[in-house]
Amino acid sequence: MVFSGVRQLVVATGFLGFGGVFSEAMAFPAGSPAAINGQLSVCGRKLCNVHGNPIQLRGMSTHGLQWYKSCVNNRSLKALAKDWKADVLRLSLYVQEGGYASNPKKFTRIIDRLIKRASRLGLYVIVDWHMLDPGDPFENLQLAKTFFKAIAKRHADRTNILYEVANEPNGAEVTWHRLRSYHQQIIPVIRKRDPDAVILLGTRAWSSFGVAAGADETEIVRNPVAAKNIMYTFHFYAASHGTEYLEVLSRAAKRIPVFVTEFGTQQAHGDGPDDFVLSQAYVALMQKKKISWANWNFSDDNRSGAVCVPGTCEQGKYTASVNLKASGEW
Ligand code: IDC
Repeated sequence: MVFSGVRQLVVATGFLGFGGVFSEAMAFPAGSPAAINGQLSVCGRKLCNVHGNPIQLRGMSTHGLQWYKSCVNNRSLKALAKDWKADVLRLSLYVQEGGYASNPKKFTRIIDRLIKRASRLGLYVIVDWHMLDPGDPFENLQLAKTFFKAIAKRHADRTNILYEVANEPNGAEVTWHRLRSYHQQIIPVIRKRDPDAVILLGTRAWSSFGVAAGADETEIVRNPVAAKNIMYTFHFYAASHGTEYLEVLSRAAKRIPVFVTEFGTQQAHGDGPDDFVLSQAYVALMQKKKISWANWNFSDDNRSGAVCVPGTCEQGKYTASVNLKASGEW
């Protein structure tokens, strides 16, 4: 606490020197995750706080912001931070399907605004470049560079931002070799503006460490990305991905830094019946190994993976008795 207080003072002084404007980084409420843990880094295979202690972040991913931005309002975020006691919010910025590519300026503004909104509550924020179809991240490379330049420049002073540079790469032509070369191109774009932020790297075959394509984490272990403060992402859907994925996650966490930026209690298409028994086994493993996670998803979409009942986001109370589905209550 003392340490992060000192850091904030330094930030504030710097800003005052430039004309008396206080940095919003000052605004983390006392006792909030970002106030307590400050700038994160990767220490060994763990995520560590500003004091060098391994920590686990837990929270929610939004659904596509082009569809469900209204679910990320002041009331819902307050409930997420205070009642649900989340540490982290993942902002899911689709590139296609009516997302960023359709109007870069508009979506940059949206992300900007939501970063500020979540920061005021002291949440960590994952800025998720939600590429999905096409599955080759190089198809969106120029857009990704433009986007991350803008965001990293504007938010470099914040200590609560993590960047996720490729949601779910997929397709036979997207080898780990190819994906790794994308990461090595996009990381410096962010680092040049925000040198110390943790960057989360998508893995092959829908961020499954290649498991969904018959490979596993050894392809990453053999040929890791050459950069500091990076983690590899792993996604699973409990009702589709059984103990095979669980075992891979357990084994991989001993060898590489892992962040589960997306998981669902239901099937891989984000719908269908939930498997809470297996989900609980994953959560226990992640707790034991301090693997941070974000659950899919914080919206009122009709599918079972969305935690809220359709049509309740804007007026909702975000409590089980009022508007949560089974996955939300869980
Ligand atoms: C799904 C949404 C659905 C949308 C589809 C395509 O639920 O409304 O039509 O994407 O964009 C992922 C993806 C995430 C998926 C989610 C559930 O990262 O975008 O959302 N999922 O299918 N990977 C595995 C599951």
